[in-house]
Amino acid sequence: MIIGNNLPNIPWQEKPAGCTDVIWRYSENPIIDRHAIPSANSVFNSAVIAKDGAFVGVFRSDNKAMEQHLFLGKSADALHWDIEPDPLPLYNEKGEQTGVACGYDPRVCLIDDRYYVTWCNQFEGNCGPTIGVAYSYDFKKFIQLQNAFLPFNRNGVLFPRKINGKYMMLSRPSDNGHTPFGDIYLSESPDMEHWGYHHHVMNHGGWAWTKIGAGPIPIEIDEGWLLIFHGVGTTCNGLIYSVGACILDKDEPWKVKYRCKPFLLHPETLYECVGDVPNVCFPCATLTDAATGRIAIYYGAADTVVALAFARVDELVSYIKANAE
Ligand code: BMA
Repeated sequence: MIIGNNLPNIPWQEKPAGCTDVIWRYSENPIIDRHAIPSANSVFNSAVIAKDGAFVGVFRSDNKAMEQHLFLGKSADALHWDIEPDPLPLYNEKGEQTGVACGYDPRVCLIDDRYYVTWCNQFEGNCGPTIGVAYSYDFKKFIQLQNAFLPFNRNGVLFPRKINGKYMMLSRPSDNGHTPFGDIYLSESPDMEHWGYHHHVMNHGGWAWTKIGAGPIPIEIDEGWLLIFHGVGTTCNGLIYSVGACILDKDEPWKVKYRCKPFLLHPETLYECVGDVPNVCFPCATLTDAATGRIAIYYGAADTVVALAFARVDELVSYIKANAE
């Protein structure tokens, strides 16, 4: 059972007859085209969240100079998105604009009354990637905080509430390039700026033999946290990004209770296998309806477009447990 809000208006499609997978694709994929922003070469690896009966999101777009920026968007149905043409402006705590959000792979998390965006940000002095953090009360004006970590780090994913009185963030220490290694770690913070008490969570391995990274914000369920993640294998023809899932302990979320051995979504369709970076399914967000157990999963496909897939929490959790390593 999902512990969270009822959101009866999230996108949903029943599993197609004959499908035996626990995660299935939306029949109208992709939902966001590569040219959804006038400047865009691609729109992918993006995050959405429910707000005031509708939906908002932070979208990654690489422009035609291959610069990476974040953009705000809104939607009534979470399928058709109206994305701002200009990158998300950032402010300091004095209210002065400091620039625009440069970087990639945003996640959005509501904790108490603040919407937090975490993303892969460039450390000052162009010293390499780390985790940027900004917050907003209204999803209009975003105040940027300190980067969470030293370089190099990616895939910073917050938990949607404090645990044991601390904010918790998953991340994946990495290198300055297309990192050929990587495990998921967890760090704690009393104030969202000072991060410490680091824990190791999960190794790469199995189908994700090169690296893994947290995906959407963990979903609270009865028996812990349902974490959907991406995992990567390196082949003779490059990297393959697939989607996996595990269940973390509720109070000590660095402890993995069950980790599903098979992947749950793997690049198969044309829009996942063909694009700027072929063979990528990269999940960054979910929308969930606690009453029905429906989960809508937003993922970037082939570093080019945004796609949608669905799961039911009970079926997904049973499958993870039945197929745990
Ligand atoms: C992310 C980013 C992307 C990359 C992608 C696969 O971590 O580094 O630029 O291509 O993985 O979607």
